[in-house]
Amino acid sequence: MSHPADLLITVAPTGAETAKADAPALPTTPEEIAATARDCEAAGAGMIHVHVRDHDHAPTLDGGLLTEWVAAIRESSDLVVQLSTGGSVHDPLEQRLKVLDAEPDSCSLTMGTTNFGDDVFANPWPFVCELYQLSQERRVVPEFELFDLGQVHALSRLLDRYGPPYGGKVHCDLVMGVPGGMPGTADALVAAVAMLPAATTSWGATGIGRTTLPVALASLSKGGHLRVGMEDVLTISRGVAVESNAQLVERAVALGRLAQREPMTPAGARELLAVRA
Ligand code: KMH
Ligand code: ZN
Repeated sequence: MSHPADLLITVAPTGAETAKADAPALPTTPEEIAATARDCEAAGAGMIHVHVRDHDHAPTLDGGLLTEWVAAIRESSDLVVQLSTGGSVHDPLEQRLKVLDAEPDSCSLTMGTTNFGDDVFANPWPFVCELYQLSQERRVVPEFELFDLGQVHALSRLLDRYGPPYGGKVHCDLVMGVPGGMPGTADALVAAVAMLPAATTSWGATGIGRTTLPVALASLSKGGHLRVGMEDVLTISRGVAVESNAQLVERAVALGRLAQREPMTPAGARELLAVRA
C-alpha cells in the first residue's frame, strides 16, 4: 500500500566543520555539489542545506561562490535551495547577513547563541532580528534552527514581535546533540516539540554524530521531518565511513517507509514551505 508523500528529507551535505582531507566524499566544489544534489533528489530529498567551500575546500561566505553554487544546484536538481546563514563559527555577522544576496529559496536562521564544542556559535538577539527582517524583505523562507529549549522560546518572541515569515509558514529544525546544545535524545525532542510556537506549520530534526539514529527515529515517531547529511554525521555505522550523502538520504527514506511515510518531492517541499515561485 502506498502512503502519502508527507516526509520532507533535507540533505545537509557539507557543513563548515569537516576538512575535505578527513572526509574525501564531502562535496566541496560546484561540480561535486551539483552531482550530490542530483543524486540526493533521486534518492528522495526535497531540500538541500548548503555551506559553500572555496577553491582550497575551506568554508567561505564569498558572494560570488555562493551564487555559483546556487546556480550549480539549480541546474542539476529541483531541490529547494537553503543557504546556511550560520556559516562557520569564525564568520562575522555582517557577512552572514549578506548570504541572502545569493537569492536562495530558504535560509537557516539560528535562534540564539550556542556553545559549539570548544567554540561559540554567536547569534545575538539583534542579529537574529535583523536577519529575520531581511528574510521577510527578500522573500526568503527561513528555517528556524533550534539548538536548545531557550531558542524554542526565543522563536515565539520573534514571531510575536515581527509577525510571520515570508510565505506564512513556520518551519523549524531541531539540531540536537551538539556539544553545548540540547542532547540528541527522544526525551529532549519531545520537550522541544511541546514548546514549539503554536504558529509552527512543520518541523524536523537532526542528531549530530552518534545521536543521528535516535533523533531520526524520535522525529518520525512524533510526526516530524528529517535532516540528514555529512554536515551532521560521517559514519553510517560504528567505524564505517559514509560513502555519499545519497547513502544517508536512502537510509532516511527506508526509515520513513518503516514509519509509513513517503518522501516528498521538491515540488511537495516547495508547497510545504511556501517558497517563492
Ligand atoms: N556551522 C555551524 C557553526 C547553520 O547552518 O545555520 C552553524 C550551522 C548552522 O551549521
Ligand atoms: Zn549548517
